[in-house]
Amino acid sequence: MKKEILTKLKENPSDYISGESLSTVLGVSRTAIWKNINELKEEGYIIESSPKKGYRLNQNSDVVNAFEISEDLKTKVLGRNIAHFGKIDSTNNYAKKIALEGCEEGTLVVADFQTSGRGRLGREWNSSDKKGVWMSLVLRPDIPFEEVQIITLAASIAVVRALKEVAQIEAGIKWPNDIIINGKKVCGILVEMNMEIDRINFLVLGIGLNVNQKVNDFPDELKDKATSLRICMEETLDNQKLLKRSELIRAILLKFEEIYDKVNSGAFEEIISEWKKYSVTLGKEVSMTYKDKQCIGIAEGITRDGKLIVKCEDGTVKEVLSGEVWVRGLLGYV
Ligand code: BT5
Repeated sequence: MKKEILTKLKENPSDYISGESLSTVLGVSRTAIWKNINELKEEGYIIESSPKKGYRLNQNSDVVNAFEISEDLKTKVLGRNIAHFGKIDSTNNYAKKIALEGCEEGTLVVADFQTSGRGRLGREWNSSDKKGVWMSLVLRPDIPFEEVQIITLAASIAVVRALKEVAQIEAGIKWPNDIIINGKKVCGILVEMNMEIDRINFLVLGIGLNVNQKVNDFPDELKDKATSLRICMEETLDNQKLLKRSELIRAILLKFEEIYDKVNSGAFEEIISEWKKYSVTLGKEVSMTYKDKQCIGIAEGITRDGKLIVKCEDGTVKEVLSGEVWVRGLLGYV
């Protein structure tokens, strides 16, 4: 019933619909309409009600649920199956659990709030309530496990493309998994792999994108390092457009599906060449820890399977798979 009421409200974005006409069209009592409207409000929909005119859906509602994401979703596989939570420990944890139980490829797990959002190497990911997109996808790609890094690159490209399309924001990619705007991190990607001897059983691709935070919503230690789409739009005075998390999720799913098809068909060169266009790492001086040693060099390129090629000050060339690489002038490296 809630879906039917929502659909009716969405069909008439600027007009009020009376409780009476809703009850006639949907064949239920006015009390039932009123109860369902209250439930929708509890889910986060802003519904204006006027005793004389009826109900109207406020277009500023920013609600994430399976209904909102699926509306007008253009993907073939990704996000066709959705598990949404108001609150969960980590969407990656839940995605791993259902992947082990055999859920479909492309299943999307999304939450408004994560109590234990995770970054890499056990680091915390700040995931405050309804402020960002906290999502995980279950993938079963057709690639050898050594090439798994390409998924992080592909997902980064998808996020950059989605931000451009939905928010007209040009973001950059800091190797290996950060999306950066104005030198600050707006999005992080966490890929976790489950293997069987020599092949990938499944991957969980976790994406955390800051959307609605104001500077003071971040804890002190992140205030200088993190940003959100809202902060960026305020900085460019483009604060007219309200960003909706469901729209961003749909755009990320669609952009990622286009690139994921290329991953599965082995078109890695195409992916790498697009990634290079957005990279804020290549050509820059980087500082990194390699085999427990600190080393400074220039990030010269990236290998087919996503390793960073760094020419160090001592003349040696190193291929770095993961670990910390700091780009001068970015996120605290001076
Ligand atoms: C990442 O790790 O950047 C991967 C983040 C992945 C989060 C998603 S949300 C959905 C899914 N479910 C999960 O539990 N995780 C995934 P890493 O490169 O290790 O960066 C972590 C570091 O980023 C932290 O140590 C902080 O310095 C910083 N950080 C934490 N929260 C942040 C935020 N909201 N925005 C920007 N930076 C943040």
